[in-house]
Amino acid sequence: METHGILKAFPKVKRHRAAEGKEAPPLKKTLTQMVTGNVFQGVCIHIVPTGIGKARCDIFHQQIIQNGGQVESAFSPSCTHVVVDELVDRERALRLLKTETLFSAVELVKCTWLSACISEKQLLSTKDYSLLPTHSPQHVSVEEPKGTLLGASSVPEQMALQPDPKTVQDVPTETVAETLDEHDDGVSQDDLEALVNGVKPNMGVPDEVQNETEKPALPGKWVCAQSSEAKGMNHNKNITDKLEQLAKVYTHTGDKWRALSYSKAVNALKSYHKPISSYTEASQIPGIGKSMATKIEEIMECGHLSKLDQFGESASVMELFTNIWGAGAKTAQLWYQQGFRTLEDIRAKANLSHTQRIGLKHYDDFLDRMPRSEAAAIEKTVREAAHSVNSELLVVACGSYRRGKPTCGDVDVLITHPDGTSHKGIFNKVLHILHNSGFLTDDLVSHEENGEQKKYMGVCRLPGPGQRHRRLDVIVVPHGEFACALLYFTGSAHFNRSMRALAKTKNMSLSEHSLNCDVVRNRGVKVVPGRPLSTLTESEVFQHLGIPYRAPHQRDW
Ligand code: DCP
Ligand code: MG
Ligand code: MN
Repeated sequence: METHGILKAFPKVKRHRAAEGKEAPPLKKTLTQMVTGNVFQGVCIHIVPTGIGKARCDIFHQQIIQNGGQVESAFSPSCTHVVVDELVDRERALRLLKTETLFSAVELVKCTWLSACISEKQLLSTKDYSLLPTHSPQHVSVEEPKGTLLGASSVPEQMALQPDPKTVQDVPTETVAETLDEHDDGVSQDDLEALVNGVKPNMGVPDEVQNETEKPALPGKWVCAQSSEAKGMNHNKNITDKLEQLAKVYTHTGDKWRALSYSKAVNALKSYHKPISSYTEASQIPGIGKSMATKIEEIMECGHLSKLDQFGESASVMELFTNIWGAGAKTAQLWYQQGFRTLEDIRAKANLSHTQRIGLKHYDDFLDRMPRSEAAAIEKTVREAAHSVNSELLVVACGSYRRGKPTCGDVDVLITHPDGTSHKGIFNKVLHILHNSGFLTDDLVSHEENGEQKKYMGVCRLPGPGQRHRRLDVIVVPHGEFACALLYFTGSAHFNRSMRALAKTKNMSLSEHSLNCDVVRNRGVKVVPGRPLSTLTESEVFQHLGIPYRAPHQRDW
């Protein structure tokens, strides 16, 4: 993986800087004389001087250090608090910080909080001093005109910073439906992450569709109703590459909504029929706002996106850490705040969960996609183990393999039994065989129950020299759920989201278990689960939804 190569070079930079630090004595020596209290122990504060004035800043600085805290002269992910003048509002603070985003654990507070902590000699709650809405996860908007902030404006209300109904209307219908789907069809934050890699259909979304928020879209507008083969050529790769990098940075820093907004712009550009040649042309594409068009113009003109520089080392470190299986943005940020910068740091000093330990052990292998042929050999190994337990078992590799991709990130094996009952009890037996033969080397999640479905997530390795460790998911499902499970595990995630969103517009609900009709929702929340429709095959699911059947390779959105 290309970015991985860049990251590998990173530890060298760190060592270099550390060496420099040794030669030059700390600048603020006079301020760091004596620690007499512990009010700010474990706290790392960046003070935005604007409005506070140098003299007061120095006093604050001194007090923080004397009370066991740390002061960061520049805003970075190691900060736990950012302190601003009382008259500075949130938007201005972010402009002053030259950032669009605060890391999720950073508190943005008025300097009166600092004064109060100092005078009361205790670390007070920031509640009454905070500049962040209490329900906001981490997203703060600043630069982008609202119209381009698709992600932020279309997130479920309780998650969004400032839900703005006006901007929801700017989002193509399906996007709204798909994102709001999070409420009741089990779409999690992980799914949102998956959506980041999603692709919109290769068509300009007409204005009248854009403004629809109530009426269901025509079947023709749904990703799940299109063949992914219709995806055209990307005429703007130079631009989408840069914007994708930024989307990735936002994903790794935990700013899902902004990541989503960039990904949507990327998707809009990917489906554009020709190379973009001007700012005006860019801003006329649905899904591209003024601020995004400015960024596109910058890439067109200098081949570079300066916003990317702003994240500096923190973004690459966050990416390095979140690429550890089992470590999300929160964990990565915590590690960053603890001063860790390399995988070596993590290995030696971080507090790791069982899965993270395995993720770290197989770091390089897990980032490497395997060729199809290897996925086929892994599927075969699982099938043979299953057949030694019961020769009638159906064993199918789903996921990217079934969609016909040339490489696979992992292997997703679905097992069922046509008689509807004999699948019971086979889960442990099959895994036992695979463990005993040495094929399974580590378990990540050794047994997850999902209704009547059982899931295993682990690590395997084919026998023979030079084989790498690969991620393997095994799912055992009752035959009554086979079609919906097969459809779900075949994906893609974006295709699935689209199908669930379409189902919703028809008062139906689609999951990996069933397709239900007569579902009742109140403000998007399911209140009546409805009744399952008969779905013996994947094709019947498409029929019930009124869209043409798509073969697995056509679902690769
Ligand atoms: N899935 C989903 N939503 C998610 C994650 C997964 O609907 N958030 C479904 C669709 C996926 C399938 O599960 O295709 C398997 O998940 P994988 O993460 O293994 O994804 P793929 O197999 O599609 O791609 P990869 O080659 O990266 O494994
Ligand atoms: Mg997969
Ligand atoms: Mn998988």
